[in-house]
Amino acid sequence: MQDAITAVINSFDVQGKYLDGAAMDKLNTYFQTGELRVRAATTISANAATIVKEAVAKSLLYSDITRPGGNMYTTRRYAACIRDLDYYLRYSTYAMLAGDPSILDERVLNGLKETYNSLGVPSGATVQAIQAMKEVTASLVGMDAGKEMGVYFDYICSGLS
Ligand SMILES: CCC1=C(C)/C(=C/C2=NC(=C\c3[nH]c(/C=C4\NC(=O)[C@H](C)[C@H]4CC)c(C)c3CCC(=O)O)/C(CCC(=O)O)=C2C)NC1=O
Repeated sequence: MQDAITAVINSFDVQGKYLDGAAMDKLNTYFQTGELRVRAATTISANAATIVKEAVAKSLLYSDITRPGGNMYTTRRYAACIRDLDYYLRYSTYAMLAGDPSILDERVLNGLKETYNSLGVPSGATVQAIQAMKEVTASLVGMDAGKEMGVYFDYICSGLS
């Protein structure tokens, strides 16, 4: 996994160069948003179960997906879906703290689409639920941190599409 700092430094190290002005600006922005990121992660971890629950209520509940024949039908599959959403929330929070999406490629998206396809888990509905989670999270952590979290929720959604 990379973070905003190692990503910049690695790209200059391969060229054997010192960081340039644009790279310094990038790092500066990251350092300046450090407190915002930590505060958002604290709020998210204290409210994770509520965020997931509200996102499900907004997007999936009482749809065909939760009825017989739907992929969330039966408590086992319902629980698997809630667990998946909690994975997406937790790993997006890690990525937001790191300021880099590489952890999502390595730990979440690697082989996920194939797994979903083979189990008949609908990616479209999953994307809807992640988008709902993005809205619920933003309303909880505020616009700036919400936007930053949105980057990583969207990253997972494009990986699933
Ligand atoms: C940390 C990285 C990680 C991820 C991301 C992950 C996902 C993941 N979700 C799975 C299943 C599943 N995922 C869902 C999810 C849903 N069904 C729906 O209709 C909804 C739209 C959606 C929730 C939003 C369901 C229902 C299953 C069980 C499917 C089945 O066994 O029939 C499975 C198959 C194995 C299992 O059931 O545990 C994996 C590997 N596992 C991991 O280790």
